[in-house]
Amino acid sequence: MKMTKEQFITQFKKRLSEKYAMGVEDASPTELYNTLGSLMHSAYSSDRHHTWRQYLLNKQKQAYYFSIEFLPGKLMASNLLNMDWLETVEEGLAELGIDLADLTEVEQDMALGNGGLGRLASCFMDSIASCGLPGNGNGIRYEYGLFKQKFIDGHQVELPDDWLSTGNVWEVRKDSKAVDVCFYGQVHLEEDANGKLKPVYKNQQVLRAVPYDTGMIGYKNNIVNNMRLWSVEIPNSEESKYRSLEERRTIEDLTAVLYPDDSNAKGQMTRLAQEYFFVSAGIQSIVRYYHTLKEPIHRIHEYVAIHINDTHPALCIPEFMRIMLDEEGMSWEEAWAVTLKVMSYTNHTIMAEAMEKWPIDMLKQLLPRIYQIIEEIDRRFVEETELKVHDRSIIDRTRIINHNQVHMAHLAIIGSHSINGVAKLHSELLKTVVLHDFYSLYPARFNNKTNGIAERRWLQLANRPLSSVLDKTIGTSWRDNPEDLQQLLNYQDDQKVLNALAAAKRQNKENLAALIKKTQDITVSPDAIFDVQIKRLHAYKRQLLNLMHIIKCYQDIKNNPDSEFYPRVFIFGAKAAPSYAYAKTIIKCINETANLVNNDPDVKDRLKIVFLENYNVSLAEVIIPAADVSEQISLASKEASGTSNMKLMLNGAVTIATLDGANIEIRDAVGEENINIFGITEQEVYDYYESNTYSAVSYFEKDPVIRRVLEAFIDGTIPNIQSEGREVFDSLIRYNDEFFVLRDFESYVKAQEKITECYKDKRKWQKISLINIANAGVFSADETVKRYADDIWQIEPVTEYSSK
Ligand code: 26Y
Repeated sequence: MKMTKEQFITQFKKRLSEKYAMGVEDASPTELYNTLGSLMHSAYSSDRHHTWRQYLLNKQKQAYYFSIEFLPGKLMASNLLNMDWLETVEEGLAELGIDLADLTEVEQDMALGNGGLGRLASCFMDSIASCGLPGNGNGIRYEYGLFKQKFIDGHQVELPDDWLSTGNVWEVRKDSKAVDVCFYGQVHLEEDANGKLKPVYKNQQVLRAVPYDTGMIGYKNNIVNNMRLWSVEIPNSEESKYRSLEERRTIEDLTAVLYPDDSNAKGQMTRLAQEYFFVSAGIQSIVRYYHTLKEPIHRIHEYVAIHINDTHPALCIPEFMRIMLDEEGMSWEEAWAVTLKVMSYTNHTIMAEAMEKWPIDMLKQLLPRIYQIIEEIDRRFVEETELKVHDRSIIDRTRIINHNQVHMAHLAIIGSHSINGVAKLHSELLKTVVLHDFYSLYPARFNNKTNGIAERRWLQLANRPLSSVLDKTIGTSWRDNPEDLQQLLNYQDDQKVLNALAAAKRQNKENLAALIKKTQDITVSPDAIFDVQIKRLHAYKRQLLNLMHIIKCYQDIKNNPDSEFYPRVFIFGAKAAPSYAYAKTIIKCINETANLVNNDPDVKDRLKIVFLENYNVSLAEVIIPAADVSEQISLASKEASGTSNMKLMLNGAVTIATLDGANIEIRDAVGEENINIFGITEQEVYDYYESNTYSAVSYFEKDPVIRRVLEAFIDGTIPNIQSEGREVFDSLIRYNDEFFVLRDFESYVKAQEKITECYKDKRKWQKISLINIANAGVFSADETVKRYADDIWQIEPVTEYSSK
């Protein structure tokens, strides 16, 4: 796909003239963006076709990553990088007087996900292709992505994200690959001529699933995999049934919006229908492809691996069974044997309220045949387990159907050969606590796959200043192999290198400061410590702990205006689920505190609070390179892994963290001295649960600092939070502080004080920052997906690959 700058310029002008009948001088950034996108698309399409042919000819086993969320962000720059076009295009455009950055700005973020889970899926897509692995994504093409967040009077307001309104240059609609997905109706089983039971359906609703394919381009390897997203339509044959606009609208609603709720699984028919829709469409298209290989159906597990990303696609299991039984004519035993071998499942949470359960009635009504199959899986599970265990109560706790509900995690576990957590601690907790019963039944299925990040996006693209220092210091091999960042350790006492790294950080901070000025009209100084907490707003992530520390700093300054205080800018980025009232309360409190502190002349700009609106992938790409301090302060045991912790470390931020999720592995990588650990351990949390001895009010009573900070929430110190301040106060004092914020406050403050002291010693700080960058290579998603490929999916990179 390589080309020269001159070739690019010629082709670009030609394409612009073909598409818009105009020259460069007259074209708008949008027209230029579309022209470049279309040129890129044509260029990688032949590689995409070739990749597909190669997989087909080699009959390579392929993995399919089923995820209800994908969060790619913008694709232009990363596609250019992976195509090895970035420099050529940048230089070519510059010659035409165009800044590539102005074009990439035009693209709307593809935000078909809420947070960590969706972003992980997209990092994996990049890595799977970059490692030359045959793996594809399968999901939903939501017409509206995650809501856009605005603050009005400090409150979060949600606006629709109409991301397709400006077109999407990367996707291709594949009408020929559409399939039907059926809902509702009645079903009964009848014997066919061979004495086999076959389902007979009445009154089903038939919908059309149309795939839109997006190329997932590997890093400089000519591999282009596929992310297939499904969109709903009314099939021609059914047109007459939906006469009114309203009837049509209810159908179209199926793939209209991404559910913005990652805090609790609410029973919602549309959500359940979404889950079945993309699962059924995806599995049908996999089986259809499999038949083109002309291999016997009972060997399908040798060619296909299906991954269930959290429980949302757990219906993969009964749907795959349905097709094997009803359409492929397998016996139950044969079908179950292949299903188990094909399926694998990742758990991303131990928060009980995010564990999906569906009322039986709802499932029965929407998916009658699927419900029958789930019932039979459950029945056989109970029968089989009774023979294995003495204690019958374990069956009650593990069966799929219980208390009128279908437990999706139980279904996913019982029907998969592999179950993994996403960080060492998380996977241990799954075995010992959360899924302990299942672990005792199927110990061999459990394993850990610590999350990873696509270093290409989060360093090469997002942080050009740092990348160029790295190139000059250790050469460019880290770009292909992030573990080579280790070589930076040889320079930890080299003041020239430390200065260069500091200069890069400075440049990124100036860049972020300019953005803050432009978007929020707040002036921040790049000399201050940039302290960053970016993630979904959740009580367990404890943005409140951060806020309490800020209030303490503010009160210290107020009480002693002339004392020394090292300047800090506290930066937040976070969306709250629209129905998550407490999370929204915290947003309001942070915004009002920001208003107070930022405008108080006594503060003299030593303290600034910036809550950036509409946190998303693109904003993360600007914030992360500019961060000095990375806040990873969830209550120990609650954050499955975290991935912003890895991105911030890679960009030289120093972490302040609890021993939770992947923070523990970050500590192991950098050493105790190069991270700031505070707070109680997961063991202490469980001890509190067991002994029931936690008393939040006692911290309020005995710690005058805590008392003073909490009073600020209710005594008018922070204006305009009468009800919100009270709510926060009550959550801590009246309802005994579910996430041990008060318990960890003192040790958090100490850790923050240590950070300030350390930052003042420039050289020491720079060295710690360097050590963090150097050790971030272990979190490369390339390595993570290779472990999935070897241990779980048993897929291999393309062996013979010739470029066309
Ligand atoms: C069932 C429904 C309410 C629901 C919807 C979305 C439940 C959960 C979610 C999303 C969960 C999620 O994003 N989990 C995060 O996954 C990351 C990738 O593994 C982890 O790094 C992070 O710790 C975890 O919170």
